Amino acid sequence: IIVNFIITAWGSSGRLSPKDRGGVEDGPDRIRSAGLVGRLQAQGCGVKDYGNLRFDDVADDAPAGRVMRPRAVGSASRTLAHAVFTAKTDGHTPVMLGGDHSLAIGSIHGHAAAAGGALSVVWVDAHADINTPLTTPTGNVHGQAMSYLVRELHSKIPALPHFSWIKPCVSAKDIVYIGLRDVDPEEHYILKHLGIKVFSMTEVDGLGIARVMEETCDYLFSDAKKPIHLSYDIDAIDPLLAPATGTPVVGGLTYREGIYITEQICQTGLLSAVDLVEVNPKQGTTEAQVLSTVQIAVDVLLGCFGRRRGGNHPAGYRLPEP
Ligand code: EXY
Ligand code: MN
Ligand code: MN
Ligand code: MN
Repeated sequence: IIVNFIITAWGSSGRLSPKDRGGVEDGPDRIRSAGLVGRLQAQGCGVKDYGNLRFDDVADDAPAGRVMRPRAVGSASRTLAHAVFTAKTDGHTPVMLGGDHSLAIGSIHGHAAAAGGALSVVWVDAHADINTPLTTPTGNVHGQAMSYLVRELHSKIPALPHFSWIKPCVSAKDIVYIGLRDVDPEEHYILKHLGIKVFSMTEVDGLGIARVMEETCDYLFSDAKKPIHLSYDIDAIDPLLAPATGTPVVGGLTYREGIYITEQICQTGLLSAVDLVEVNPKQGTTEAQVLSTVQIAVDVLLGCFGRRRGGNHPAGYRLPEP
């Protein structure tokens, strides 16, 4: 099931640098054009493409404090939360193609509502995206998504227009970050203060990705086994490989590390929803850069749904008789 979500949380704002303007809304169609649906089907997955969600334009969406376009993001997130809730209650594993990482607000909210009990969140990203509306240095909601969802931060979140439906639904102990390398001081304080499990690029370098994933699974399963929400920002991958993204940061995951994460999450049997966000074709300077980024995004999703680099075969396969 593909619930495809597109939002430019800050694309049309004249306050941002030209580099920040738009393009991320084209990510999902490029990922489709690279054959995502057919390749998932070829590896045995039943797939339904829900198409792109459409959102009403919001006129007069003035910033609320520092937060940019709160009404558009708040109401679009609500639409997405309903779509994810429906997909989950119908028994599917939704894939949300972004678009901006602000989509995690709606996707995780809808997933948590359908799951009833607690969720685990594995957040693969160069960034922690856990600024509150009061700590955000930019006002961009893609850098704040997690703050609206974490129970322990609830008292630090001011009221915002069109955000009042959002109830925190994830506990700090149920979150694992992988790939961080650009964390604001205020975000670092939050991560430390709440004791959130983080495997930054320092831990990836020190432990190796195999140990990181072993520890991730041990950590998440030390409690009851909960459904996993994987929120995968393509900027976790090194920008030499995946440059077509809005906030690239040097020193990221290799292709092999990025795919290994998905193989291990798939192996748990608990993967329950996936976001793949921040592919921005307009940020590639050549077509080759865009294609490289899009192909990695596709491979990330194939890995989530069973592709193994050592090969696969259908369960009922038999060799032809001579
Ligand atoms: N920490 C910065 C902010 O809050 O604006 C940058 C966030 C970039 C977020 C990208 C999507 O992962
Ligand atoms: Mn973004
Ligand atoms: Mn992100
Ligand atoms: Mn990021």
